[in-house]
Amino acid sequence: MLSTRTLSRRSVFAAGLAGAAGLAGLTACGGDSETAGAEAGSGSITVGFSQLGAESGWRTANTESVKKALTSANGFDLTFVDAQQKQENQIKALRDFITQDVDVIAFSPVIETGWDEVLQEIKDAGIPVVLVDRTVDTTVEDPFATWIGADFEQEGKTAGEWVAKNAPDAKVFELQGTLGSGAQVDREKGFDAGVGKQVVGKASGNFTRAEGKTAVEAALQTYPDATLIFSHNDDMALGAIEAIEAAGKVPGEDIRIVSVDGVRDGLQALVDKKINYIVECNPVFGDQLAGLIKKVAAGEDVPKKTIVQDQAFDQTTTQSVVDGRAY
Ligand code: GZL
Repeated sequence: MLSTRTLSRRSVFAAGLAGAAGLAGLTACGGDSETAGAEAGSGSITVGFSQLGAESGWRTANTESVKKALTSANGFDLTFVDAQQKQENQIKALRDFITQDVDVIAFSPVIETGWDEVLQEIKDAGIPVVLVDRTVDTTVEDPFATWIGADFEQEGKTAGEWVAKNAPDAKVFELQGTLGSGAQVDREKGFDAGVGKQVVGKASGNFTRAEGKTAVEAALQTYPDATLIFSHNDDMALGAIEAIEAAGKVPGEDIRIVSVDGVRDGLQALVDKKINYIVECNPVFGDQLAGLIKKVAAGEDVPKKTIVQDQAFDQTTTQSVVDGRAY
């Protein structure tokens, strides 16, 4: 049941659309936009979702999980926009969602800052925000109804604990995610709090395989004594493996690798002994997100944060575990 405010906004929205080019498609510029769902005004919850991009296996799995949950059959009318890792595309999409007067706005912010103006505009429009995955650092008071995601600082801490126990003498190169993203900031914070004294250098691979490879090619020249790479995600770790092998060294042995995510390709490299340890960051939380959005749309109380549970994988992980992974 939609809250009174939502229904009144939706009826105005539906009337506006009836005179426009029909109800089927709502396109938001500044990225790839997809709309799926029942006709507006049919009691479904209209959701504008700005996904930050498709930079990694994690993001692909997260997008699949979100789209699988926010279906018309499940009571949603979803407009999904991929921002191709550009903040300006996300801000454009968020403003389009305001114009469309959706019931709920959900987004995964590519970096933590730069959202004050648009978050205030959304608040002034009376549209609730559900923050997904990444976090924001904003001056706007009470900017979102709820956030669902992983404990990035704990992930970095868990990675550091493995290094402290298994590689206390390692010289560590830290391969960082998108600079200024919540995942990068907090994984670095957690890791460095434990073993920061072992870190000899840092550079960003922007969470992509190609940029991770480029960053490690340079790092092997700049920090020739590095013996371990802490990679903020599996895609960059896979790029690091390519760079290490191209340099005639053995990944997992000459240069050990600790990574985060636990996507299938990363776990396969773990089973192949090219990665030594992976801290999971579970992207499959679409159903939990759908439940939170329904409660927010109905004006029900929701927890301010929902932490998605993670595990960790060492080299005792078997091929059957990899084969059985959903992503
Ligand atoms: C973590 C997520 C990160 C993943 C990367 O929740 O934001 O972004 O660890 C992805 O693979 O690019």
